[in-house]
Amino acid sequence: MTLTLVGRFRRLSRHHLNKMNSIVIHLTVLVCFVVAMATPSLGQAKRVSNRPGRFLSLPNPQKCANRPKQFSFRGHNYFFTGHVPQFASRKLDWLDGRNLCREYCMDLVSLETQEENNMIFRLIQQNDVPYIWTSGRLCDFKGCENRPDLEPKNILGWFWSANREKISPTNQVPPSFGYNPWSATGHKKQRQPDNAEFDINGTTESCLAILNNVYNDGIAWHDVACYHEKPVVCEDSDELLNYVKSTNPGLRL
Ligand SMILES: [Ca+2]
Repeated sequence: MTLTLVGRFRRLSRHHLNKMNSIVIHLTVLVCFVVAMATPSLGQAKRVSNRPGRFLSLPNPQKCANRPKQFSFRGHNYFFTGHVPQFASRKLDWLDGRNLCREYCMDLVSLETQEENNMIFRLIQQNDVPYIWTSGRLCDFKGCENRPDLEPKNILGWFWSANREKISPTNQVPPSFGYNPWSATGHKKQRQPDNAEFDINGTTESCLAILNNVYNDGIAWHDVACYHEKPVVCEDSDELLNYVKSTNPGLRL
């Protein structure tokens, strides 16, 4: 694994780092971040697919500058793949979804407030979208061990991977919400998250999807195994936009 990462880093270095030391520093920081954030997905990939080591994608400055801006909220732009002609029929697993967004300096949508959640629920309702991925992720990978603050995992172990913010305890109404966005039911007729697929085939439900009435439960949050393929909503990533801005002076984002 280490060798693979080093090899990847060297390839990245040759490809991206012919210019200035400052860029090297930026990229080193970003690659460390990429490796750190790729860890969960690597574990996931090993379990559920035969694909070799998978990594988070780096942003593409031209794509970032020309990213689809379908709607905006509090300074962030968003797009839904179903409404972008070239992606309209695409369904992606959770990591591929993140990577599609990340090439555009975006990431899967994070829903920290009821207002933002309502906006995405409306999009799903008005367009009859069956489901989407969010950036929500269970901290159940390397680096999440020995963290009493994340236990029990099904209640305290969830976070938004786009910005690494914690998700409120799953059994409570989040502070800015008037209701609990997690579904009250699912495959096992239990409150979400229920990790139901683990009982079926041993795959953990580590990713947060919004499902549209799949369990006759309206539009609601569900823990779902990350290999399932869904359309995605991408949201501006401050981190990636700032990175591309600082390494591409004059680029209009
Ligand atoms: Ca579930």
